[in-house]
Amino acid sequence: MRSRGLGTLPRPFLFVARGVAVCREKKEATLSTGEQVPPAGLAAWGWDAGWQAVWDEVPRLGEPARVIEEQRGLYRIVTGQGACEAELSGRFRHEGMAVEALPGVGDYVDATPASRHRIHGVLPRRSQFVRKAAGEAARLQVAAANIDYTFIVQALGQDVHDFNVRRLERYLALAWDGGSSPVVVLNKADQAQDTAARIEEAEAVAVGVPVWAVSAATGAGLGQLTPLLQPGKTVVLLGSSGVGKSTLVNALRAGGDPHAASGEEPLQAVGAVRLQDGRGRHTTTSRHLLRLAGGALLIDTPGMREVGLTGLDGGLGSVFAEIDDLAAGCRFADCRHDGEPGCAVQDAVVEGTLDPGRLDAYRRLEREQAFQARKEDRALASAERRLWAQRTRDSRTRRREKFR
Ligand SMILES: Nc1nc2c(ncn2[C@@H]2O[C@H](COP(=O)(O)OP(=O)(O)OP(=O)(O)O)[C@@H](O)[C@H]2O)c(=O)[nH]1
Ligand SMILES: [Mg+2]
Ligand SMILES: [Zn+2]
Repeated sequence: MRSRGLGTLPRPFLFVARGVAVCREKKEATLSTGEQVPPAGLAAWGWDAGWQAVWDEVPRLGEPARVIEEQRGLYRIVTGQGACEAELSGRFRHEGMAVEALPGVGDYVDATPASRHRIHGVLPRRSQFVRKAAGEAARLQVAAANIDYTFIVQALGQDVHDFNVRRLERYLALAWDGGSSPVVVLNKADQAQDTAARIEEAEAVAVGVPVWAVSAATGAGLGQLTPLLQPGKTVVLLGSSGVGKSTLVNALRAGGDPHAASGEEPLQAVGAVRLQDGRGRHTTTSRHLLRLAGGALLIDTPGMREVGLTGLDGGLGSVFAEIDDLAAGCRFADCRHDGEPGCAVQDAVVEGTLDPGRLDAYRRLEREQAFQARKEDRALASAERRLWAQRTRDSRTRRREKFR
């Protein structure tokens, strides 16, 4: 298996560092120098001593801020002074950056004030949830950045019965791969009859991961989630449309009581489910980070239709740990568990100790991931070629201007 963990992801600041060098020649005065104490306000949004230490090390132009909403290239950020709109500085576009290097909700960024704040750089992420966007070739999408927990929400309801262990495996792989801790939340338990059986099925594929059945509608079971909702911790809610992510967010904001009135901000819009086909209507249309009264941070996201694997693969081994363990007993080190002699994995299927559906899913995801990895490599290579061509053009223009 290829290993391309978080550590080898494009590091936005490497690009930004070049940008700053350019800027330094032009407008020295705008660069922040020396230690900058962030306004206490940002601490309420997860900023801590670790982030401060990173901030002190990187080249930067403005003040630290956190991205709390993103929609089609327009951002909402919070600085120490409060929330404001922001957009990317031109540098982001000129450098032809990969999508996953652009700011996502949850990112800490370097921003300067303007009529609309300008975002100049993204601090290297501690964790992220990145998936392959539905449809398009190698396009990746950052669902959330700097998250501690990923709540994978599936619904056990009669209106939306979205429980699916194969899909769960995909979410789990991406969560582990991006460095957050997954939690499985089975919502709409108030409508379910077979909750105990579903919990067991989920636990069988989510080994070592908490699986909690809840009802955002009645508040039942929400107490299980509250120990994770610590001040400064960030949680992202992911899942299909209509499973009740926004309803959960609202219930948690109301302290677990879905009927309690909530405080300052408007509640997340909640959609009606179309009864004929049991599907939600994508009520939530942008990713949105909000703060609970207790200080925990929640990211509500639009429903995902597809959970495409990325080329990163730290996650698959964690999700299919039992297959990896068995594979150690195969005769061939590069055994594909597909008819080779002395295959301990196939033996386990024959003996009935390994679910053949599990092995099938593992093989399928491994193929998908390898395919995606090759596409991403090609995309990266062509992005680099474009960047190089742009640089060459820029330097030619500069030379021409110089000799004019
Ligand atoms: N019975 C029941 N209904 C629920 C529960 N949670 C949410 N719902 C209903 O399910 C529907 C969809 O809920 P939303 O919170 O909008 O779902 P969502 O996951 O945010 O959907 P998108 O924003 O489209 O991704 C609404 O009609 C909710 O009232 C629950 O625990 N039990
Ligand atoms: Mg929603
Ligand atoms: Zn084998």
